[in-house]
Amino acid sequence: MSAVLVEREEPIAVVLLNRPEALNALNDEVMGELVEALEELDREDGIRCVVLGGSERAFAAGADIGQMAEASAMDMYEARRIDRWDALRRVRTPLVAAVSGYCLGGGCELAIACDLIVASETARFGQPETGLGIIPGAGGTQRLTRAIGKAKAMDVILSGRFLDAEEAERAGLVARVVAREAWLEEAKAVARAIASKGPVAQRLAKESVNRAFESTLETGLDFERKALYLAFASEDAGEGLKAFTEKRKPEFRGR
Ligand code: DAK
Repeated sequence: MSAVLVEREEPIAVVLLNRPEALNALNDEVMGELVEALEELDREDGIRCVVLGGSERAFAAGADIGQMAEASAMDMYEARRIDRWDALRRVRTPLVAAVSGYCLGGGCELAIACDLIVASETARFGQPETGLGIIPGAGGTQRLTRAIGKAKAMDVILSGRFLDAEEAERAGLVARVVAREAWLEEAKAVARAIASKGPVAQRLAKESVNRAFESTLETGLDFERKALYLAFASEDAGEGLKAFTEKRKPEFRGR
């Protein structure tokens, strides 16, 4: 059985972590299949947004603790596990995390690495790594802090406290909280809305927003301006602007 399930519902795709017996703990198999699936979808013209989810009980309860318990520091280093996380950063297609239930440790880092999080009211976010004697290692101390600020990030990381969906939304970690039974459908609706816009513009906008976290304001504004000129040069921009003046729906080709 695959550790990751992929369904294409063009123009979106749904990727579900499929290791329910271990609450979708991210072992090498899950991470390998996940990155492979996302890279493949990223190359497909017909896919314009991807939903990444788990099960109702757990998005993912973290990296696989059993696997980590057996690994030495050199094993971790040699296995180049971090390369897989870097590969996620290179995915250009917008990624919507659909989070229901536990979203912990590496699972929380995976959700944050997506572009936005749609959370069920059952979602629980946490970084309990220090309770295991380690620290978040896939961006948790950096991306979580940028997302929710130092005070809350310190609380979550040092005390191990979980944030429920409402608090995570108030803190700025979650974009929308939805009813427990609708977590996946609502995330798909968000993905379809994203997929209906100009694909070139969406990718440039995603890259541009991410720059806000990685550069000074001046560098970010400069990047945004150049990305806008690039968007202007796309066929999609010609189509989108013309369609508005002709009072019809645009037909974007992602060119
Ligand atoms: N790993 C492996 N198995 C896990 C797991 C995990 N993270 N979380 C749960 N499971 C397994 C349990 O062992 C149990 O398996 P069986 O005993 O049935 O065989 C099954 O899933 C159901 O879990 P529970 O019986 O514990 O269920 P409960 O409802 O009682 O509790 C829980 C749910 C989520 C509160 C509990 O399972 C729990 O505390 N889980 C561990 C949460 C945690 O500490 N997560 C952080 C892991 S450290 C790196 C990148 C990232 C990371 C590391 C390196 N590099 C790039 C190098 C990230 C590190 C982490 O995420």
